[in-house]
Amino acid sequence: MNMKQLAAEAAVDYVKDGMKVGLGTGSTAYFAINKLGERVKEGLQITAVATSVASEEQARELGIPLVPFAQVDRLDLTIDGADELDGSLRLIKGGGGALLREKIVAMGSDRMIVVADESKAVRTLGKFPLPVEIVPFAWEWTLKDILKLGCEAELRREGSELYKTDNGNYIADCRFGAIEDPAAVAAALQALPGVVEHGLFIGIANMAIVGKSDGTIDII
Ligand code: ABF
Repeated sequence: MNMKQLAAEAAVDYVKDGMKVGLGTGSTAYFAINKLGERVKEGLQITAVATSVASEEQARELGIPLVPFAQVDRLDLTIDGADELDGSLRLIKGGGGALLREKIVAMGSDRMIVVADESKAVRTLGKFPLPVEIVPFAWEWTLKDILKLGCEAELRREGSELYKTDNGNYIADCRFGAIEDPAAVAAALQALPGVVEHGLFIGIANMAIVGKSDGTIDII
């Protein structure tokens, strides 16, 4: 079984009857949603919210009951992927462009389980460019402010167009190099008015399940 699938399916074992579940985004979360769909067909009773249009469509096709946010206060569990994770469960997310919705849903959950293959587990975050969601208004100023924090950054593109998130914003992919103090970078980004949200998830994940090439999983 592929490493992403291994991790994703192990995480689905934590989903129990009656839970309200947050559905992540990306190719690893995809496997978790698929497995949840199988379990729902076998009789598992859950309700879910999704972190992206793509995951919502996948869930709907599989018959996973989706509920509007107005009908849930908190979720029991969110299962989502990551672009990088370190040994303290700090994450970089947003390579798939859904970081804002992913953070809202993860922070509205009692537990977040990260699912990833072993290539995502790193000692120090930062090899993966940090995605930062910014508003289109005066994006040039926001990008300049971000560059002053000591990174190289560019707006994500999709073909010849600027990439737009599900929320209509842009993503700046920021190369800080090794991020020795993720909390300081997070605070500096959050202080900029044009920044909607950044892809550093600190103190949010409770567990990570990492699928390995030898067919086993590591739990962090
Ligand atoms: C989402 O999808 C992310 O926040 C991350 O950007 C990405 C991980 O993708 P994949 O599982 O496809 O590697 O979870």
